[in-house]
Amino acid sequence: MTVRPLVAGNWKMNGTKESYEEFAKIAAGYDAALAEKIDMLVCPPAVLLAQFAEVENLPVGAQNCHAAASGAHTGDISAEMVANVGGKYVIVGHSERREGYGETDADVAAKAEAAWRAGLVAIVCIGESLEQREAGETIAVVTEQITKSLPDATTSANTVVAYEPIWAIGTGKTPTADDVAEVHAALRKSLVERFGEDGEKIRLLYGGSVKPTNASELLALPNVNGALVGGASLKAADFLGIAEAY
Ligand code: G2H
Repeated sequence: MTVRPLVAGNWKMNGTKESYEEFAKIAAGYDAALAEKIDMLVCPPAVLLAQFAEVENLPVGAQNCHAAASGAHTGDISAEMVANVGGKYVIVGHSERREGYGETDADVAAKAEAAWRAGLVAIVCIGESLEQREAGETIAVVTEQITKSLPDATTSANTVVAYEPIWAIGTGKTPTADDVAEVHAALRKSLVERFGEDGEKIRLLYGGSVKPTNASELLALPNVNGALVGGASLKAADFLGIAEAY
């Protein structure tokens, strides 16, 4: 089954309106030849979404949303607001939100449904901690997360899954290729068991210290359909270097 890859940038809490220049370089590099092979996406801080969304050839997304459409939720943004300014995707359940804000699998599932309600694609993140990996619990942990974080109405059109081992995020450490392949195989099995043939098509991204130097190996692995890139997505040359691994 051929699955069109997605290389997505997560800028986290980095960037100002002047960063538009770097974003525009990424958009310029995402030329017809690259666009024929892969989808690309940048998720900047929410305050930059509207500005960046004006560039037509490179979709943008948010890094989080509230489950409600509107209301008394100081400091939050809804999926509808993301869509309203031109966003196409929203990351939900990133480990930095699960850890920093106590988001549960149920919260993540509710946010994915909010994303769909607004017409966005949800990028649902899962991943184990170092303690869980060392205890040999990785497959059990990520299988439980993917089961509980994906609502029943998940499809390959409305959802992307990102596997990001927490200990590999921003640390420069990456799991071995065999480890990534093993986890992605288990995730694929779980998706197919639950969603049938469409489960084969749900994009499974790897995230955690992806760089131009390790992208070729990671992106060539079976069941790895792209990458969620943090630090290396901030510079056009690095981010495009990863995309060009395809
Ligand atoms: C994992 C990843 C992007 P980095 O959080 O989601 O960040 O590539 O900096 O490890």
